[in-house]
Amino acid sequence: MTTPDNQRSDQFFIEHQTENLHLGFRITRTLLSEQTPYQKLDVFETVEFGNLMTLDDKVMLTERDEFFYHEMLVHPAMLSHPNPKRVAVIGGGDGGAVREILQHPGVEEVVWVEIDGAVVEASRQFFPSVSQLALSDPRVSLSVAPGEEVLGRYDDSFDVLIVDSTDPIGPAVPLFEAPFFKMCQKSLKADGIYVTQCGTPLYFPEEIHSMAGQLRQVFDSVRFYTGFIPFYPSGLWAYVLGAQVPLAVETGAIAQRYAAAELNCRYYTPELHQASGVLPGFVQKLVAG
Ligand code: AG3
Repeated sequence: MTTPDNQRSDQFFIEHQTENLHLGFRITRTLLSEQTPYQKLDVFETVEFGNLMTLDDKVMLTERDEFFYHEMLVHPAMLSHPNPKRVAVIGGGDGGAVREILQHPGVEEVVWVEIDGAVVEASRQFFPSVSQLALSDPRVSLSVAPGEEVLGRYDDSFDVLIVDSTDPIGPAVPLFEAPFFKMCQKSLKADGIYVTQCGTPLYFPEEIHSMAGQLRQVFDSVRFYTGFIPFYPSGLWAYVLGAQVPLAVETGAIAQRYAAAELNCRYYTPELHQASGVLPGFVQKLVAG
């Protein structure tokens, strides 16, 4: 895209993805910049990718590419389950994961727990296409609280539990460790499915390796998969499903559920659902049992 002259500002938001690699977005203005009780929250208007939200100077989403992430976080878990009705989301304050869950007509209730109300508010204001549905659908109940506080009250309750957090380094680390995995497992029904994003295998190999071991202590089936995300570090992103039931489902069954739900995704397809579980060699080694 060529930038009109009146938008050719010299201002950039730059994420320091590693000490040695930075990703920069040309921005036209800063729409919001605040220190919440939990983190630094910024929203920028970019020239090319719509509005951009960052937390602690890390890219969370842009309007242009958020579907890559939200569809791949939500639909593999939702379609691996034969009939998810009661779903929980931990994090995902922007509402993108909840929006994708609500596309499934069988869903009756979404229990959504986000620690930082400022993120929800920023999304309401600056990312309506992401937040609107989540904030208006009567099936959703939102609590602004730490995930573990609310989740601890549930036992044998959810068909699907989705954790949409920040990176597996820094403040979210407890969400990637065995005590929290156990709590997730306990909150799920016997055939319930857990899923979380787990960062990039290229820059966070130790975190992903250690998670794999801890998840296997808690869940009988663990299935890692990857997807491409243009603006997250390295572009190669990992997710993981956990359950006490087998997680391999035939493509035919997935395709049938996809058609029955009348989903209309832009990134996710039933074929990609299967293909995403075929891991690059170095990732296979990282997560091997
Ligand atoms: N959750 C995962 C963001 C991780 C991005 N990491 C980074 N840029 N270093 C995003 C929330 C979207 N609902």
